[in-house]
Amino acid sequence: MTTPHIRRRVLLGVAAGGLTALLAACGGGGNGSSSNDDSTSNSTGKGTQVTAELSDFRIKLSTEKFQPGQYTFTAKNTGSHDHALEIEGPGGEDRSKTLEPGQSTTLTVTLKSGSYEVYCPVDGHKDRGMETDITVGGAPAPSDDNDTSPGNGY
Ligand SMILES: [Cu+2]
Repeated sequence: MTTPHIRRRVLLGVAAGGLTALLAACGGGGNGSSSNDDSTSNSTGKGTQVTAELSDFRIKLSTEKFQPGQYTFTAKNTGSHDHALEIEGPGGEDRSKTLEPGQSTTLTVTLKSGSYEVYCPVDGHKDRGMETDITVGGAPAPSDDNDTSPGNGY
């Protein structure tokens, strides 16, 4: 005799649980903003941080992917000669001070879409290999398409 009542209570409980789940899902969207903390911490400096290692005679950047915006390059002279970092392109030209071996400095630049030349302006170093080209914005590398191919569900 009491069984039908119990069943109704169970059904009500499930319905209430479903509402709670929906509300939780909405709240979860708000909590998702916590993942933005990563970008917030990035912007605590002046734009995106990039490391440029200046050695004899190469320039090694910590990233090769650039989007338009502000960047702070940390140039480190890991070689045994004086080096400096110069960035030249659509946004203009910026040059760090000349670094003695072991020294480092920062260079804040605002990059615009286009091709930039990153090189060492110290005599002859550019010709000896201290030069690299970067592309700001533009088309993603073909390998990125491979990364998204599993998402064929879209
Ligand atoms: Cu140099």
